[in-house]
Amino acid sequence: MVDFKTQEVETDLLILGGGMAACGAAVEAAYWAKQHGLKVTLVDKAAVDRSGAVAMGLSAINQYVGLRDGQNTIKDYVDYVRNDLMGVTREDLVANIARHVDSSVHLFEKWGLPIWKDEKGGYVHEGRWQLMINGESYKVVVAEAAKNALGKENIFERVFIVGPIMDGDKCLGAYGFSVRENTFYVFKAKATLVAMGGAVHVFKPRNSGEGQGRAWYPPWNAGASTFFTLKAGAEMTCQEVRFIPVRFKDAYGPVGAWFLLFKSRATNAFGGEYMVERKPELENWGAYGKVKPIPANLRNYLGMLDVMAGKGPIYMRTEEAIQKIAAAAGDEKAAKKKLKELEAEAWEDFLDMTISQAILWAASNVSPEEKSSEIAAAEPYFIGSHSGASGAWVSGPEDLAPKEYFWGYESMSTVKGVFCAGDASGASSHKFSSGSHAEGRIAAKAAVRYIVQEKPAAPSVDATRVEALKAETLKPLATFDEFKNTTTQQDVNPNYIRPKMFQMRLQKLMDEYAGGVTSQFTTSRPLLEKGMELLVFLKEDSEKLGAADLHELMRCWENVHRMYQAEAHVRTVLFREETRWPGYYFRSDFPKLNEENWHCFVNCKLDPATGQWEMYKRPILHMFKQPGEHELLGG
Ligand code: SFD
Ligand code: AMP
Repeated sequence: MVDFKTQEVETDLLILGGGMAACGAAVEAAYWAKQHGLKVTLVDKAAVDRSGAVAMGLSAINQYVGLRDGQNTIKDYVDYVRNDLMGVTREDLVANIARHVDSSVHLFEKWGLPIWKDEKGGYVHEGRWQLMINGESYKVVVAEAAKNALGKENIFERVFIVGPIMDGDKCLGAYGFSVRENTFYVFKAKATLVAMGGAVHVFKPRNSGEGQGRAWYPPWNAGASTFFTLKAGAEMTCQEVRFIPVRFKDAYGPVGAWFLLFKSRATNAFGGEYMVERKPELENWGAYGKVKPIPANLRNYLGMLDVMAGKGPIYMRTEEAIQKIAAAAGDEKAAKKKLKELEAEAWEDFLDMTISQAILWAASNVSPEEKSSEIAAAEPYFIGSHSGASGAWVSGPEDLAPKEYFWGYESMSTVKGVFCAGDASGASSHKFSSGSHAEGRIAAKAAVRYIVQEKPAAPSVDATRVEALKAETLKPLATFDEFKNTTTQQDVNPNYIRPKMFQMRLQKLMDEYAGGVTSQFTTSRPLLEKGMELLVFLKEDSEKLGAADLHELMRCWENVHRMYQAEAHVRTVLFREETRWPGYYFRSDFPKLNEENWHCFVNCKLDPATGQWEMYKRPILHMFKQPGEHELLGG
């Protein structure tokens, strides 16, 4: 076995991840840390310029409230999010992000991000909350500001974080390894901000073979945030709320611009429009079936009913939408000009954020102005942003949060000194790229305040502990090395399991028992219990993961992270005995919404010492009065 050197880094605030939330955190933390003489360190498994969900760019900023121009109120946004999540949301967290998000967007523009403008110089909206951007370099722009703020000596790129270093209920920092050289890292910090995104590939993806990495959510976000917070002993929320976006099929191009900007219809193979024909189904979902816009999961569900009835494929009627807008432009010449413009916008929508969808159009001779494209529901993902909700249970702000939701520092988890933002924090959906950046700023400011006010001692980790963590982290390399010659085919070996095989086993299990694509997103108690039984065996076998090189070592730990996300999900879906989010998942044994018993959060906690899980309900408390009464209630 090759030698690994150990590098220890001491800091005050440790930011884990280099995505939207982490970049927001870096900018804000640098400002406050300077005033207090504190050190801030950021660690990303990849290169900050192109890491995370925004790596390929984005074509829209999906959260902009427009407070400056009086376009909307904070309450409007909170109402929108609560409705979209079928009543389950932390209003205090959503409102806190909503009141800060516009300033993040204005910063992006100042840093050089082109936001579309209309003739009067106002932002071009895709929908009520969404702004159109030329966003291919969105992440590079946001990363540059973060890197300038922190200084490159405080940024560790290509270092994979494995987990937290705990001393009882105190978090001393994090450990991990370089994915480029043989170095094991120990980061010691007074406060840690978790922003390592959500998780994809926990469920079997629709795409296979070399196409497997083309999922909607980026394959490099693999559940590190959930693993970290669970292993720190933090309370988690909404672990049952997986997110399933409807996307252009196979390459996962976005649909928002088509539905909202181009006002396109989606129809089944026989021309029927599920949003119209299946409208009566909405009556079955209580008050949530009556709100506008119709919640994302219910929109999904109506389409899924068509697919289950054998009416697929479902098509986005791009040709119809484009021709209609062009025709409305005026005479033949004006219509032709408009058509060209729309054609360019349609291609740019993909080229800015999902280049592979543009490649697929080109490869399959699709001209959107002539031909419809298939859309489909994606496999499930775990995220605290977009229309997902899973993540850590964090404190709200003192002036907005009910007392049950406030424990001293905004965005701090139930573990002192561990803060979470973006996809890592739960029950504050619809924060998207801009809201994640804003939440990172909120969390970082609070984390600096925590260090200044609480004055935590500089953590120390003794040498024996460091050696034990190092041995545990590198074990898959040792296991592979010891047994690799006992079979002639290195993929199949009775003494180890390689990460690719392990991942397939996890995905098959989740797909078949926890309601993945092939089981039409449907599950039940017997299926979930069977899934849990198999997860126990999988966990046992995770001790035998084998890695041939550094890259596979990363793959091993990514899959351990995914496995914990899977377990949190299965346990929570099992606990909530109702169907609240059809279109995300359906419990065939409890097929209805049950407001009386389940209008609540389901939270869970893992005891890192015993491995025991605790599941419980938490009440949904409102920050605002009932609709019609507009002022904030506060603490
Ligand atoms: O159209 C480790 N999102 C969109 N938001 C928008 O505002 N507009 C859009 O147009 C968006 N669209 C979209 C979006 C997401 C995706 C995947 C696609 C399209 C294809 C949502 C936002 O992108 C999302 O809300 C934010 O990016 C969330 O921010 P954050 O910081 O929570 O996650 P991140 O940016 O992915 O960053 C995660 C970071 O963690 C690192 N990391 N580092 C160290 N060790 C480990 N073990 C780590 N594991 C992960 C990552 O490298 C990364 O730096 S649309 O579809 O809606
Ligand atoms: P998407 O491209 O699906 O990620 O959508 C981008 C934004 O538009 C998100 O804020 C979605 O919630 C919203 N959106 C997408 N489709 C619809 C729709 N049919 N009705 C209302 N909002 C939508």
